[in-house]
Amino acid sequence: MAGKEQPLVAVIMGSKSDWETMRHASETLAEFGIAHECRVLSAHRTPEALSAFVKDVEGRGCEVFIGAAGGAAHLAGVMAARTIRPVLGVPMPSALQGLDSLLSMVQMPTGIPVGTLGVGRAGAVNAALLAVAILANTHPELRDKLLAYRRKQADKILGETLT
Ligand code: RP5
Repeated sequence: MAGKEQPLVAVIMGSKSDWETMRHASETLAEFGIAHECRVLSAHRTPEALSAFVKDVEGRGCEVFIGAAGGAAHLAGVMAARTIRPVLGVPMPSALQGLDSLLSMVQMPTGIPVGTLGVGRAGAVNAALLAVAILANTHPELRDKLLAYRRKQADKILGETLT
């Protein structure tokens, strides 16, 4: 969402090929009315532009970062090296079913953390929901929206019938 509002969340992915998965993070953030920006920037293909964007968007008020990459997925770690805002990582499906992405993202050496979610769509949605939960600490209206989201989810399951 390229909004006029200052973004509270930045979603960065290593390739346009990640968008089919990461659009679910964007859609979830939009469901909560959270201003966010989605960009394709790579730790190895566009390292300078990646660093510049992280600094720029943080300066414009971004409070949470989501980084998505596949393969040797160092993107979120590089982002985390450039900001002290929380960075959530989403491993992308890959030639090795995302296991390479997951391990390279989750196994950050001590000192620069990346909060790594699951591989693929579930990770993308959950990264957005975790971003909402982090923001809800200082944006009380998001707490109410998150509680309503959980209630709706529970009601849907409780209303399901098997035929
Ligand atoms: C990573 O390499 C990207 O995040 C993507 O998941 C993977 C493959 O990228 P493409 O070759 O499809 O551009 O950097």
